[in-house]
Amino acid sequence: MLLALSGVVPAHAADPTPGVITVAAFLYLPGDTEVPELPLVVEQGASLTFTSADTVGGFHSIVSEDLRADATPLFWAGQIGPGQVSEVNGVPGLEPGTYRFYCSNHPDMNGLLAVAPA
Ligand SMILES: [Cu+2]
Repeated sequence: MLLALSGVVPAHAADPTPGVITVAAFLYLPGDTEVPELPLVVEQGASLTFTSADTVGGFHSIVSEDLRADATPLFWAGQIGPGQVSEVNGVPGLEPGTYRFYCSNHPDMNGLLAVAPA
């Protein structure tokens, strides 16, 4: 039924552009705190996809430093290895602001996600 409708339902003009973050050589690109000239910015409500192009670092994840009241991360993704892709869960529900995150396998991998007002 959804397939039958897909041709006649236009995309909503206000849908925010999905973001993409890639990990390579132990760096989040964009968004790694070691590469501040490449910031990771998504519009409020946008989804974020995590991909891995890392051929040296094994598996990586994204875990927000901030937790919900139930002690689960505000957003998270992974573990993914080279060539794999995962949605970053929780990003579309974030309020505007900046959020730090890290890799649970490599705690020295740190990133910053900026959510811009829609
Ligand atoms: Cu990692």
